[in-house]
Amino acid sequence: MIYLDNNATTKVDDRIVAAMQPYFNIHYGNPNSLHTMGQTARKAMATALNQLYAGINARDNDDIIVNSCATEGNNHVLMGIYYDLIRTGKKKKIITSSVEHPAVSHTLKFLESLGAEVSYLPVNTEGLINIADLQHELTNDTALVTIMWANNETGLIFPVTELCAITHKAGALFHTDAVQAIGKVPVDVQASNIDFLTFSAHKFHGPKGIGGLYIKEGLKLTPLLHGGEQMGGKRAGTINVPYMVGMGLAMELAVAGLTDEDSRVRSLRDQLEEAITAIPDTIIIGKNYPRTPNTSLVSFKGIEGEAMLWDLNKNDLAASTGSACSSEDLQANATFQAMSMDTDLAHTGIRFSLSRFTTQDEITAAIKIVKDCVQRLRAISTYTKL
Ligand code: 7TS
Repeated sequence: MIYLDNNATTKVDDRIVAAMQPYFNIHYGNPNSLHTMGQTARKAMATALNQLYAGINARDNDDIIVNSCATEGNNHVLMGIYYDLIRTGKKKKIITSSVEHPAVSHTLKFLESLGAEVSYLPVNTEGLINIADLQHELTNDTALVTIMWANNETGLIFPVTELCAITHKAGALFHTDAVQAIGKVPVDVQASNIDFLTFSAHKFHGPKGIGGLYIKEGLKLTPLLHGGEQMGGKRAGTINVPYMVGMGLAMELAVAGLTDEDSRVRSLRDQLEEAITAIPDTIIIGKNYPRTPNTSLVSFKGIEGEAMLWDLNKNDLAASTGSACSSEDLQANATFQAMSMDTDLAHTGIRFSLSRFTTQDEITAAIKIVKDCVQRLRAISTYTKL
């Protein structure tokens, strides 16, 4: 199988599997236990935390709360802001983009049902927000702005440093979902001055079921999970040491691999796009804007995304019609809808996402598979050349 669905999840790097292994059945102590086995696990946890701090350039006094996934991190920030600032009447509003992952957008819908006011900034046909719209929406009663670092469907990179500065000027806090940014573009919490940032290990070759929430020094959030005193009382639940070891190393390797991502992976993605562009009536969304080097969202006119996905799959190429999280309901891609594409076009999106394990041979083979697939499906569809 040629795997071009790395924005959905990635292969766990063999070096990471090996590093995690002893913490399942040899050093399996609880890091909160005082005996030697507990302390061995605790040391591994401390090393992993250091790798996470270094990976995003966090300060010693910043917090990184290790949790179960980015969905949890996003819920923690949004619920915490609701509990601490909105429910208490100090502030009213949260501002977001209209192309966030459901881990943000659905949580915000829930908070709206509890009385929070949420503004959704529109995006243009390339998926970009207008900074003037943010400026216009920011008022004294804005608690938080939450805008992703990079979009999971298009790969478009949002100018988070600039958005954060504008947000701070208005006295609000800034959160970014950086799930699709880690390992693809440099992420520096000090340079960007971000207040809260979420990430998830399985998007950068670590295991599934573990993620992190960065909180800038001096800021506090009501916990999402109450219970034991793990994570300094900020996230209860026994710490998953093997996965934490995996996430720490995954972060270190992701940062070390940034140059490869920006050169080799980008050039493979560009080769794929060049070949796709040569097929008539194809559009590459956001092609002329800053994007993550591994992602390509393509519309092949006249071909249903689902049909293409299954044809590609039959030919051993794994891609996606957009976020795998929503592919069970055959609705048009939400990002396409937010980008005001007409409904026909909105059903034609196919996302290819590469990784450090993608090879030249795979891309060469993928180009042929895609070309053949388009020819086959257009021949049996109502497609007429423009
Ligand atoms: N945020 C973004 C931007 C994402 O892309 C995803 C997963 C999540 C949050 C959720 O992460 P998790 O750790 O809670 O699983 N995105 C996708 C995707 O694009 N296709 O499948 C999953």
